[in-house]
Amino acid sequence: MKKVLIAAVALNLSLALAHNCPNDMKAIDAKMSAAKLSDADMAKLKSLREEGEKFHKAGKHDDSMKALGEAKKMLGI
Ligand SMILES: [Cu+2]
Repeated sequence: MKKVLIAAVALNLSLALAHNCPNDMKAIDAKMSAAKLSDADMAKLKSLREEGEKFHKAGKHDDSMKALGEAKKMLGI
């Protein structure tokens, strides 16, 4: 039982560390200038990008990844 518990804790830890917000932000920044989006979509994209960074800095990486994921979807990445 103890082994299972340790494995579960280790898995949780690796999931927490696996968040990839900075790389997502970099990917978004790289694609953003070349993106052909309407003004409204571009504004939405920028706010998602900012939200992602804000959440990331606040330690809310799940929320960050969600916002950045939306932004990536808009860019087709
Ligand atoms: Cu993060």
